[in-house]
Amino acid sequence: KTSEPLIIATWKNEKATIAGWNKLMETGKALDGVEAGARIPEADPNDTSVGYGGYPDRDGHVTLDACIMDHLGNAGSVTFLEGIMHPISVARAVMEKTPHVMLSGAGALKFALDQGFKVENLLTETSKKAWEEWKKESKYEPVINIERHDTIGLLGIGKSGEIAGACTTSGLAFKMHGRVGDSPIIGGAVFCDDEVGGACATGLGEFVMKTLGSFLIVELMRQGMSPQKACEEAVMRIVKRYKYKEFQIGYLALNKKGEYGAYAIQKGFNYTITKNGKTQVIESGSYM
Ligand code: SD4
Repeated sequence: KTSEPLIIATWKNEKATIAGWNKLMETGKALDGVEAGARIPEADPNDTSVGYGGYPDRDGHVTLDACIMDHLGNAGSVTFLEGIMHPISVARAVMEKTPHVMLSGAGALKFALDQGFKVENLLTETSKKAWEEWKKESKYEPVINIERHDTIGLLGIGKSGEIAGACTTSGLAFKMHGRVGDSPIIGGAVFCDDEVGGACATGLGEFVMKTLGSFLIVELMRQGMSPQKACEEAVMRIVKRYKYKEFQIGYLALNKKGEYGAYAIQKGFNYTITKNGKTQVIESGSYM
């Protein structure tokens, strides 16, 4: 039996899962739900790691990464995109209106403009001030402040039981100009396979990319692991090989039955689920 519809997202993101749920109830589609959910933090000036209000790179540019994947295995993404409030919707347009999967930088911007998206200034006064503060010392190591990390990854189950996923971010605060993280990488920050389930990631993207975490989790679930066990194994792969004490990674996964699980390296990761109209924030377990 396939699961009831639901929307699940990384971090404490109730507004996003509720918006996603409402959209899902309206159209029935998981893809619409995860896109609608992702658009909430994108437009929120107080969310400093997604879209509008996102902290800029070390040169003062807000650069955005996003991806989306549907139950048929279609995928779209944008990387290093500037000046567009809703990169998730541009990623969806890449998926639906081009023969490609990923558009980057100036090319992604040109495509967005052709599609009718408008250029906006995404650097708020607050994030500009934070950048100016950071510039005084200009420490380039990407130290993760896990409490401030709320890049959103979402997974959804639609009314026909189909699974879709999405992720959107402004990436690491004060990253090198041109740095692209895991968030637009299909199989990195998001992967879904409608026979099995879906997974998404948050945290220091470099380590999600080096281990292709979301793809790994879906493949582990295919071999019979629960979403919880698969997230734990994906974290272990990182812990075994890298200096994990210095950064955070959180994984979230979902299978066709609607079972879900999450796991992180450090304490402090949580996730939000909306199902049957009810919303709950759940603390994730962690390795440390
Ligand atoms: C990145 N994974 O760009 C993103 C950052 C993130 O919460 O998840 N922040 O590496």
